[in-house]
Amino acid sequence: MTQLADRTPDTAAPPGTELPQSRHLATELPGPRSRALMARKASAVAAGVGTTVPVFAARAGGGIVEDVDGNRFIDLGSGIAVTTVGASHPAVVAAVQAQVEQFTHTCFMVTPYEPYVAVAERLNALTPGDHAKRTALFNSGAEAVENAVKIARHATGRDAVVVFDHAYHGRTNLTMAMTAKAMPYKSGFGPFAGEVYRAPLSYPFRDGGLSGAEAAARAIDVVEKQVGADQVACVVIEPVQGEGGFIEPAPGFLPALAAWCRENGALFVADEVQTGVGRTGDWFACDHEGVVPDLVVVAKGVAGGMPLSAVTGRAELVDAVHTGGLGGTYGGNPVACAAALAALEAVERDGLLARAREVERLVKGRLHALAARDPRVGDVRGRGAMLGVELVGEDGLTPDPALAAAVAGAAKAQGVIVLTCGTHGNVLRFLPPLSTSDELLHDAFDVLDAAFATTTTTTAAAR
Ligand code: PLZ
Repeated sequence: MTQLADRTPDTAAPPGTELPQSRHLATELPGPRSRALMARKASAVAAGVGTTVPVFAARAGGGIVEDVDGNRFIDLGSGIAVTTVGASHPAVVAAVQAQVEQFTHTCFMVTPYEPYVAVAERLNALTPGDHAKRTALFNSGAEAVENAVKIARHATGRDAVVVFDHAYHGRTNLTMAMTAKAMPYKSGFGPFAGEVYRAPLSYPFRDGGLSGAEAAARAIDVVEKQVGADQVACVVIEPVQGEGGFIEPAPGFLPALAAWCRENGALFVADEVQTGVGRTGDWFACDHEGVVPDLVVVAKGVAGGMPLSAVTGRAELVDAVHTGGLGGTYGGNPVACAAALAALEAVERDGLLARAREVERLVKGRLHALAARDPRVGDVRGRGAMLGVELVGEDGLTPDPALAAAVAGAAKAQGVIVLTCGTHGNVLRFLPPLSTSDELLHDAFDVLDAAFATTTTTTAAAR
């Protein structure tokens, strides 16, 4: 039987102590406490739930994650783009504590509470466009994507959902259908929801230099021929693709798709789950080209690490749904809403949009320098604090996932958390919390430079 004491990790420093903002390796990795917890995980937790870095977290904040053995990692992942304001922002912590003392839950559909309404008001104001908007809150990104599709189908009376190559929208049945990549997300989990159609994306590194307008015309042609313009309820797109490889479409692609939607009575739905709330240096990635979606899906960074998601959109479309048609027991939980209000305020007060742009300048400087001396770095891309490099073989194009895994592994071994992504698994992505100092970023990219210099492993096909 597990003893109660086992549940409180014995950290190197007592809780509440300022977490040092420096990389530090106190033990071999993983250390003894993490190894013991990993063994418990293996015998208690579903094997399907994987682990990227095999150490157990004890504390996190600023730009650092500290494990139960006292090792401190520079966090270039933000828990997959969630802790944009930091993993323990003081204002978020205080807001959560204050709300928890009042009540943890009543269910907004039973007895509503003010923080939910306040989050809706904030998102209505912050999302692109100054038209009248309404918001509904949910728990996860996938749940919000599902609800965006429900609203789009209800508002249009149509069925078809258009998504793109390399898309990621979640792991529920409908969002698995919308996600492109089979392994690990879909294999063995079908049959999937119907009426989901996939169109080609704008992928400047791999589509032979198609302009945004040309790539949009190519996608629209597929939709018109294979789906039918008058069947489309919505076009759902990540304005910068996340899991699919940090792919920024060519300028003009998103505006052309949005215009086509307007002309054809389909809704343009921006999945800003990964890109939203300051991550790309604007409040929303759609702001970059002035694209105004009909519905915006928000999650991850919105609540400082608490689970919360939202669909925000044109009032007349969202309100087309009958009363009782949207909801869920926990959607817009009061503690998560309190955290969101504090996190959204922190983005403004801490100047985090500007900080994301500074991070872009610093990190892109480092990545372009790396690419100039290492031809295996085929492409440097992304915006704000959502940046990536695509790694390729000698021909400059063949994906090299083994190199990405080896470099990420070497960085982790030196105390830098680096995530990979991409349909081919050959993209290293960098998503630091915006509370990370320049000093930590430089230290992390020094480690990465060394990892590239010492890694010779490549995928056979890329040789
Ligand atoms: N839409 C654009 O990036 C989540 C997934 C990690 P949930 N991305 C991280 C994993 O392996 O499960 C994501 C996203 C975009 C939707 C989602 C789904 O958000 O909160 O994970 O459901």
